[in-house]
Amino acid sequence: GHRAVTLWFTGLSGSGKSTLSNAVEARLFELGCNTFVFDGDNIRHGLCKDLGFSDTDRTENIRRIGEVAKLANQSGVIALTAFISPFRADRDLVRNTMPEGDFIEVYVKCALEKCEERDVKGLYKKARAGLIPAFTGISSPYEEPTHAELTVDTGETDIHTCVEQIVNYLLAKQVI
Ligand code: GGZ
Repeated sequence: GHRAVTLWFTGLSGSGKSTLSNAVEARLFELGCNTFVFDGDNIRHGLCKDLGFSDTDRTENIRRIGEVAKLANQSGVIALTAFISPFRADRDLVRNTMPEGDFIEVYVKCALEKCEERDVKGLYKKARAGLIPAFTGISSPYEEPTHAELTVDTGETDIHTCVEQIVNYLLAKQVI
């Protein structure tokens, strides 16, 4: 059995949140856990399609994601969320809606220069050119976690090691 918690991945665009959350999910699946990954594809195109990237819209985006993650937990599912979630106060609000220990903040740390160098979708280039207003890290802030349960550095550490770090934390805390 496992405890249905929320693994809340936060970090810059291109830091590896989606890749990592999917890799952790695959590992948890092998261990017999029920899981669901929330990401831009299934949230920003549906539940949150009325929202953009202003501060207030991001705050509302994160609030809604927190609510659905909590519902997933209540149905016995481990929720993995992969959103920039740039504001500490928004992340803490979600943390405070959940039972103690259920919100596990995972800081997906990666230097801005590395994210920008990767620029998988060409968004940083566009943001630098002024074509995307309020782009996180360029023209909109990213507030680093000050009390994350876990920090993984995808710029310095390979993905398998990051996955192991997270799985080992869950084992140590007897979540799985
Ligand atoms: C940041 C943006 C923006 C702006 C579009 N700022 O690399 P991606 O493409 O796939 O990840 C980014 C994603 C961020 O959405 P989130 O829901 O995670 O953001 S938040 O938690 O702040 O609400 C990026 C794309 O959307 N994108 N415009 N201005 N990222």
